[in-house]
Amino acid sequence: MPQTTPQTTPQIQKMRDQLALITGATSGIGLAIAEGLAARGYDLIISGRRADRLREISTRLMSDCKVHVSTLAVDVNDQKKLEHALRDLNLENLGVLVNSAGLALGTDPMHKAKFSDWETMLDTNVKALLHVTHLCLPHLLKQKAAHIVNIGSVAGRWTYPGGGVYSATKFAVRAISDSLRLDLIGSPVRVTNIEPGMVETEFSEVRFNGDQDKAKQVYKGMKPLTPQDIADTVIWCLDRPQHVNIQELVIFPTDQAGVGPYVHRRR
Ligand code: NDP
Ligand code: 8X3
Repeated sequence: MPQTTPQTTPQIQKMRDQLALITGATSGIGLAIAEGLAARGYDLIISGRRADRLREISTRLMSDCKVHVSTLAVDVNDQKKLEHALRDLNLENLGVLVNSAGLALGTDPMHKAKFSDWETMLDTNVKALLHVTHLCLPHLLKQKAAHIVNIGSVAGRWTYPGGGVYSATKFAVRAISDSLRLDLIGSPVRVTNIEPGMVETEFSEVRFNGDQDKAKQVYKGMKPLTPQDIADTVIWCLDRPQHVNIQELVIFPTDQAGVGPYVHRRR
């Protein structure tokens, strides 16, 4: 078979000069997006709390993809530290922001859930997403073309028992995405809200406080989405020409028809 060189559209070529900041890049969906963007030539800022993982990922991507990768080891809920850390980075070419940092905690009904878990979800999934976005917007607005991609969820469209406050945070992500799009009309910044169903990552392990057996049960007998599935979709959205904005996308595994019990299991 003759080797073929992949065709590169002018849009893709242009975006390659840009820098992408990805929160939640130490694991799961954010990590797959970081890998996908590095493979396409984007320089990156990758963020998360686990500094050791960030170091390993940046070393690997710089070596494999010949791009520059800076690390931002910070808890996105630490407002002062986040502001200082971002101020120390060169954001002059920041053209892509992917807000993937987020979590669910527990599946207890609302009358039994821990209030502190609600606070953590609201702080991380909503307030921190807003804070990162607010800090990045002045830089994004200076570009010829820029893009904010929020990782929402199907839980941002439909609630399910035990998913109450997690759902509320993702409904907020949807509202924030819609509002940004309205306020930024006429600017170079596109806004996309990606709303996945079940993706096998560390998400369920975090949700069940490190209980790996319980986390595995979530995906038992069904085929969940992979982080790569979501990364491919995000990259497809970024690669659309600048006059095309994919506003939102709901992506379920074929084995999941809705939130809650609507999952087909083979055993
Ligand atoms: P993972 O647990 O694998 O990844 C979560 C990422 O968020 C990690 O990189 C983690 O980094 C980061 N993060 C969490 N809290 C903080 C914090 N306080 N400060 C900084 N970084 C933080 O889960 P996913 O990849 O699945 O989740 C990514 C996003 O996708 C989330 O917003 C989630 O709600 C959403 N989502 C997930 C679905 C799924 O089924 N998996 C489906 C739909 C949406 P670190 O621990 O190093 O700080
Ligand atoms: C997570 C997707 O279906 O587990 O955002 O709530 S689901």
